[in-house]
Amino acid sequence: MTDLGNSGSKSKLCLLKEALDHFSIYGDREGIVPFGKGYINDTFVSTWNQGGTRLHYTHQRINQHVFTRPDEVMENILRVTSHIRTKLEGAADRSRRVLTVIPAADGKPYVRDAEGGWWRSYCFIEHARGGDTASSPGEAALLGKSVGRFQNQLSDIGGDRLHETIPGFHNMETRYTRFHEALQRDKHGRAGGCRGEIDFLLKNEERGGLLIRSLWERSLPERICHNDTKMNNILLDESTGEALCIIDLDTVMPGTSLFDLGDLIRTVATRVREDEQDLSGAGFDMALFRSLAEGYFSEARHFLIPEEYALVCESGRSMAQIMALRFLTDYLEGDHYYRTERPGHNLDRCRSQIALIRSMDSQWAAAEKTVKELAQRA
Ligand code: ADP
Ligand code: GN1
Ligand code: MG
Repeated sequence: MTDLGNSGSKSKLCLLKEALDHFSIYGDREGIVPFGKGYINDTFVSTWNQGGTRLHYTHQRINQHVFTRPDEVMENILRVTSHIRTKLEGAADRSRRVLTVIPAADGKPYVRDAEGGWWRSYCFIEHARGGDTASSPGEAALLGKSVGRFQNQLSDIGGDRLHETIPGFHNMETRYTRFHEALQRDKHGRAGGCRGEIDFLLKNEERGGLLIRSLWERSLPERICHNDTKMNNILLDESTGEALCIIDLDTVMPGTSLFDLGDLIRTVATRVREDEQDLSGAGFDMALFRSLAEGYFSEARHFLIPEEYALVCESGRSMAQIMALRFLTDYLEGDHYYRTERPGHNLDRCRSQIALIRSMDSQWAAAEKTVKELAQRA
């Protein structure tokens, strides 16, 4: 188990230790370490000795600035995970293919701590790894397939509409409104150092709203999707490389299938990490894109309609754009939303997304041709 040392986690660790007394976990606790590279929640992994077998659990303090209704987040997650678990009836290794929420002693899917925080626990998915960039077209295909399967599994969930855990999460128009406000205030005097990025985003404002407008106008159907399918939210089997389990289910809610495909495109069909500072090797990778789309279509063809196929390339561009916009807004506002590890981290993230969009634009016709060809076969 690697200790990735999230800074400032000491008092959270104390709160977690207290919360752990209220979860139904058996055995002797041997240790707890901060874990993972998520930008939003505080994640820890604990090790337990259960009758001589060593096991791990994941614990997360839900970020309440981002998720103001953690009860609704957990209600969604329980519905989604139990639905997927039913779909996996009889599948080998089912407990590594879908998250398992550990209930608290009082039956609730969370424990409140002394400071009002919300803790949840999951079975740790053993012998799996996340990644920031795809290592091969084969891996890209498996990642695409896993997201297509996830959307397919949730297509008949039934019951009430899932809660919108972050209202307007992928609403480009409100994201731009906030960007304009941040720019006008320029509270930290940072706008002067990122004129090129600001101009790029202003120039692309109208086009960026295409996906969300199509959803509002209903030319794109509303579907249950994950809404945060960046590559490191998909765990791969350490030995076979199979995309095993889609995690980080906080934002599973209604949207368009293209939010997920677009997020995959921007994080998988790319040559560098999202926060790479040296952008000399950055760019859109056509071979990875082709395999990713092929893998995704192999599962999603059961429900995709022509209007969705038609916007595949636009989805990658649009999701890269909304991330560039959000990273730059956070930079201008003083880095309070995303976890950052160095000064200028959010600006670096914004720059890599813009480099990716420029590279996509330079290969646009070939990417569209690829989608047409794959769509005909799907
Ligand atoms: P965030 O919302 O902050 O991104 P995530 O839910 O993505 O939080 O979790 C952060 C990281 O913790 C993941 O990228 C993954 O490496 C690890 N992780 C989370 N849940 C599990 C789990 N059940 N099993 C194994 N690793 C996990
Ligand atoms: C955040 O939670 P995490 O780190 O997996 C963010 C996503 C962004 C992503 C960019 C709730 O994802 O929307 O795409 O960072 N999640 C939330 O890396 O804002
Ligand atoms: Mg995550």
